[in-house]
Amino acid sequence: MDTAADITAMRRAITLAARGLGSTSPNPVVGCVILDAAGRQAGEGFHQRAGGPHAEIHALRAAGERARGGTAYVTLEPCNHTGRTGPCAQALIEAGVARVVYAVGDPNPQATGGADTLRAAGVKAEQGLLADEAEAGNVAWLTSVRLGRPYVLWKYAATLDGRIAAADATSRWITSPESRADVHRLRAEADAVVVGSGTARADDPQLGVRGIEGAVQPLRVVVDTGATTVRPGARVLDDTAPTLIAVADGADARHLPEGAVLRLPRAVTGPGLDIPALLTALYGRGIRSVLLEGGPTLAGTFVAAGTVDKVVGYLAPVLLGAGPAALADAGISTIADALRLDVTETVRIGPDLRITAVPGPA
Ligand code: AOF
Ligand code: ZN
Repeated sequence: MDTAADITAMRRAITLAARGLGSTSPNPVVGCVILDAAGRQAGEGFHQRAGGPHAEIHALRAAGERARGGTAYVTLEPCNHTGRTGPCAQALIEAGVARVVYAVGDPNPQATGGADTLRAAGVKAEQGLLADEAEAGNVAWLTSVRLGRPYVLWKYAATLDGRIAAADATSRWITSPESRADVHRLRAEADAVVVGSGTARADDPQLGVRGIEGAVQPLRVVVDTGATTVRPGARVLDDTAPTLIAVADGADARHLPEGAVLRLPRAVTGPGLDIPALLTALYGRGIRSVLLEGGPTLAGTFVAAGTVDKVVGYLAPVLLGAGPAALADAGISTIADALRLDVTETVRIGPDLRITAVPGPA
């Protein structure tokens, strides 16, 4: 039976885990709270960066001897493997913890099995407390490990009538400074920011995180299928963060820095690159979450490939009546095939509205 103290401790662990968002990749965000045998807080910690100690180790160090006979609350099943660090299940056993409550099982085949190891050593191990909240807090990592590709968040900014530019292509600035600052928070939480060649050509974007202290700069990815858009001197090639230019096999990319070129097959049907192949290649480079920032053509190919996990739309109270839509052809030609979403959040951001939605159950 979970008590009020159990719930409070797990909720604290989930809050702690969120502090790692944006800096733990390719590892998960994890938080841990340890209560002593009398139920008093003895230690807490969270995973800060890949290669560093896991959340449980930080919490065990803080608790010291007070962990003996106590309970550890962890947002993810303690690991069972020796990877960059030692197995947390073993560390919890050696510290004499009597009970381990974890929210979500570990889908990583290399690390799973911690609960069985704990039980074999006589430690009570219970799964599922606040599982939905813990899952939501770690959704990018959990989804990506389950699917073997990065979690994809598509973000767009548009007028209330869904346009991202006027008929003459002018677009600065449709949404407010507050919304634009909010986008930097999304970038800071993503491992990679992806744009298409149209956006690269129109905006010459730098794609870095600005205005957020301590933020890890995401990998910048431009999908430039024919290698005809990104030229030496483009802002996306500056030295503030790594960059990949994804081009088709066989494209002439000699003008680009060799290390920045990612060669991929073309899409099996339609124009552009094979999006699943792009995502698999990024996953192989440790990317667990992608912020897809446009433009409409690239977003359409991601939607067509079924690889958009979350949509965040910033809608400005502005009407244009003409101009390109936020999303171009996604291979949907009849209403029965529409991609239907569930709205999970609506928030006012300055004068704008931010709507978050996820694909509904198929
Ligand atoms: C973390 N932090 O707090 C927990 C993790 O590469 P390693 O050795 O650090 O192992 C990473 C795996 O360990 C990770 O993919 C996950 O399955 C498990 N648990 N990882 O980075 C933590 N508890
Ligand atoms: Zn661990």
